[in-house]
Amino acid sequence: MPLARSLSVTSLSGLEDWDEEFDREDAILFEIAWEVSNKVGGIYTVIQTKARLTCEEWGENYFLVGPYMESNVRTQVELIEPCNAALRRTIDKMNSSGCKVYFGRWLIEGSPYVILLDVGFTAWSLDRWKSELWEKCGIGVPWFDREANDAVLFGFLTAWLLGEYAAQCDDPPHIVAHFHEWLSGLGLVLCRQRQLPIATIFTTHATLLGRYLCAGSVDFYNNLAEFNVDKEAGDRQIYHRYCLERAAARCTHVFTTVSQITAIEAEHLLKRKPDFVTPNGLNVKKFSAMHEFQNLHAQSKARIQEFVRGHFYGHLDFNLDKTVFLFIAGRYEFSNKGADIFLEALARLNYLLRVNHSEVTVIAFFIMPARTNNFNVETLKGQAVRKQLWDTAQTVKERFGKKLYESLLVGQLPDVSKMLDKEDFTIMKRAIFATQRQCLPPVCTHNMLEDSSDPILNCIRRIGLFNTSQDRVKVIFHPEFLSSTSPLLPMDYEEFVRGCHLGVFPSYYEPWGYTPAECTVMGIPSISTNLSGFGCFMEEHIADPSAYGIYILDRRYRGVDESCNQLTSFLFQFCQQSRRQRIIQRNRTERLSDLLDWRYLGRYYISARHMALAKAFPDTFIYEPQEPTSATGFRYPRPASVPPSPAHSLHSSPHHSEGEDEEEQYDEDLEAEKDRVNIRQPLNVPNRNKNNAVVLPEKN
Ligand code: G6P
Ligand code: 1S3
Repeated sequence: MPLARSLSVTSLSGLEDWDEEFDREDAILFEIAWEVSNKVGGIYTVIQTKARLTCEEWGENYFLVGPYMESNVRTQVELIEPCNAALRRTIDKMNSSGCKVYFGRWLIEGSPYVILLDVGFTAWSLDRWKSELWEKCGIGVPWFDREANDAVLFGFLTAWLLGEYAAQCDDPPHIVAHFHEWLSGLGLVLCRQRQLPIATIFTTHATLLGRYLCAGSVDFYNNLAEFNVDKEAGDRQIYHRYCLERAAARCTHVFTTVSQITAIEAEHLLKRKPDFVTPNGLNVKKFSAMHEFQNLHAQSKARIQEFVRGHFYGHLDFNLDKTVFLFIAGRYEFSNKGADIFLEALARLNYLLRVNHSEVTVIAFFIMPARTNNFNVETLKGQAVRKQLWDTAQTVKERFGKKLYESLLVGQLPDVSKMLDKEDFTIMKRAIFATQRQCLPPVCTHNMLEDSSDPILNCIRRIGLFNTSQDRVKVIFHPEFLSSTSPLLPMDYEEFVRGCHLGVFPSYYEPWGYTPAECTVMGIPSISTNLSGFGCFMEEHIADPSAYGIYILDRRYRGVDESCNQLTSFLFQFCQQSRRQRIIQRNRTERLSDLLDWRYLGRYYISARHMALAKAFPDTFIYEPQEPTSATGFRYPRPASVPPSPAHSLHSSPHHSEGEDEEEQYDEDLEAEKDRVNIRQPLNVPNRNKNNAVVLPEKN
């Protein structure tokens, strides 16, 4: 009988392997999400980055199930014939009964199989299925909620697919179906209501009510236990969605969520404590040369600087070499994602830099998609002017070079004062005149459809950060996701992040938060909060996070104004770092990437599947939870190069005297690299000394 042990929810200790008799041939994994090959938000990233590892584990027995969207399929999916006979029969049967089901390979790492369900094609069944949902589950879905209607269609189609597949198999395998988020949850509810022989897992990546409550002016975390959940959902007109979500969480064999903080939220709002926390990982790429990511930073930063040269034409009165690039990016939820306190902190930082006569300039980018009417003229003009100046410089350079060449040909050293003639000066003056500008560099790159009510723009108007010459902090709001084909800032998101100095994500509501995790694996420091899953995870597993460039803002035990002051002080401290200090800090940040790798974090998913199989098929599988001990939980030690004395430890960012050679820093860091904690090794519960400090294993 296959036997597995579990992890405790927060432990990063090792997971026992299944006994050898566990036969994967005999088990099938379906993973179902609305964001399979359909990018909406973070769940897409979870599934897409995890695919390679899950494919390695499950091979031909792994299937992703998502909605069919023609534009996505055209660019991301290769449609093929079903890969086995039972699946072919299942799909044929459904297609001959009025559905459109597609089979293919998703063209991402791991090339997983995808089954795509065309919900629009079966819309004719909506009323019938809604009646069934009401009769069997007592959940009524109003006609006007398009997203919920899609959830109903997707749910019924998924349950049909899974039930049909189980019926079509001659020798039924052990099926695990893993559903993500409320939009796919109805499929799970129907599997359970129809008593299909399927082990189910439901992962919530955020609760509906949590998101809605936080976006209002509610003291969410101090009142979690007090909310009258039905009333709150009803007041916000999401009662039916809430019922779908809660039903899935309650019916499933195994319930998981992405962080401890969301686990507590789910316990109060969905009334079930998650069985596991399954933290989100990333597909970490390792470079063969250790400092390759530093070179990439320099290359990408140069491209951002080019954009800035154009954007600030006529007002380039600051030193780009002493300019720090900050950014915030993500779903446009003004207060949930902390854009409100970021702006406020920028205003305070602007004041501090001015009164301290700092030479540093800060440019803060806001990359949050909003409704727009394309780029604005002034922004496009900036890049055109920059290009024109570049062309002018090239023309003059060529003319200069030609004269130089001719002079050398006749054996004379050139008379430098005559190398530029009147025409050259005319060309250059004309180009300089073109850089005159009657307005300030725009704070927004696009024409906003809701300009007068946009929260970021209104906040900028209130705090007066208008990109004037006196401002040490400049703001650029780019209300569209980045793309390498943009005429304005032709960079994809990854390149952009690499080129920045610090990601700032002071979220109030953030179940996990991929943005700071992505920064970390690229070696870019970030600010997150102790209300975000990522922030709490890092706080739990790193002894001194800020030494590694992981700044965690306290939004839990402090008021907004106090948090804002703390954020301002993080930013001000960061601006005072020298280039060399930033280089060392980036090296340290990048060292944490192993902690966020799916190769490591994927074990929680494995554990959840084992538990689900054992609950659904108790005669075949046994699941033995590992006894939690007081010492569970692994912690990265503080970096070897941080002085241990308390006086120094207050400043956990790296401190070295100015003027040292950069190369030395690399040496220092190579030394520290030897202490890199290899978390890929099976980790047992770490030993602790009598002061409860982790005792690292002996180095080989
Ligand atoms: C990387 C490059 C260095 C460059 C530095 C700039 O480390 O390898 O050549 O000087 O980035 O760092 P900064 O923090 O000033 O962008
Ligand atoms: C959610 O997406 P969001 O940005 O709406 O799921 C993500 C993936 O689990 C998570 O990282 C994020 O915090 C949630 O909020």
